Amino acid sequence: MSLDNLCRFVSSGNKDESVALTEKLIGDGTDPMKIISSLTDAMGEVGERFAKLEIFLPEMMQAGEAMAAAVELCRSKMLEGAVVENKGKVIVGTVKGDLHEIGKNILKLMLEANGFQVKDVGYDVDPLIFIKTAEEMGADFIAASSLMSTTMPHQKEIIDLLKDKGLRDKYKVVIGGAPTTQDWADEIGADLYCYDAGSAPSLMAGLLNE
Ligand code: B12
Repeated sequence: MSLDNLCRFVSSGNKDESVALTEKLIGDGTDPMKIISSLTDAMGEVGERFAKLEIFLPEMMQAGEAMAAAVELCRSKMLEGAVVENKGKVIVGTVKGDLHEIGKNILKLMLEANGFQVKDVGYDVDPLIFIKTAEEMGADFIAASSLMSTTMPHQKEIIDLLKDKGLRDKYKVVIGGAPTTQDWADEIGADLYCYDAGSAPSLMAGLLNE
């Protein structure tokens, strides 16, 4: 039994087998980060098969559910004994019109495991809610995830609204999600782009210490 098998179970939407094998892999000492990274690649392939019409929405949904269940187990393991520090306060959410939350949840996990305080505003989140919640929390960062080319403009909307309200310098805006790029981050004036959630904690800590 291996990570390859787990990727196959998740890709085919087999949640029960995915959960059982994730538990076994974690029990055998496999690094939960390695599990998440392999499953992220597997989901990319699921997306490609969806785009090629080899699978349809129900199958993509089942794969998403199997991945979410596996990530939840990794989460419990990774947060075991995690120390609450205050490396920074972060609002995380997925932008308006976008229901993809797995990547955002992994980002939250990485940040919590690395001593950040995180407030998760969920998915399909209006730009104003990101800002209102950041104000309430006294956040350092607003981290916005987008998984679709059609919803990426809402990352820009958060930044534009911050400017309109005279709050742009108060928060570091971090963006990510599969279709986003450094070029997009530069174009919209984001403070940071991260290709993956694993790199976010150190890059964000670096930004605060600048
Ligand atoms: C699973 C999935 C779904 C699930 C989501 C379940 C859930 N609870 O999240 C469901 C079935 C609901 C779904 C629905 C749809 N989906 Co979909 N989905 C996917 C799929 C296969 C995987 C996404 C995923 O979870 N990946 C795994 C995670 C871990 O990766 P990730 O999100 O990229 O996150 C990593 C990094 O990017 C980073 N990260 C992510 N966000 C952030 C944010 C910050 C700040 C930082 C620092 C880092 C960071 O950290 C993560 C770990 O490293 C993708 C394919 C793909 N290539 O992404 C398509 C995909 C995103 N979906 C797509 C589409 C078209 C749809 C639908 C429109 C389909 C339909 N006909 O209804 C709907 C849209 C619903 C909506 N309004 O949002 C397209 C989008 C195309 C586009 N326009 O850009 C994709 C690319 C598939 C494809 N190739 O066509 N989907």
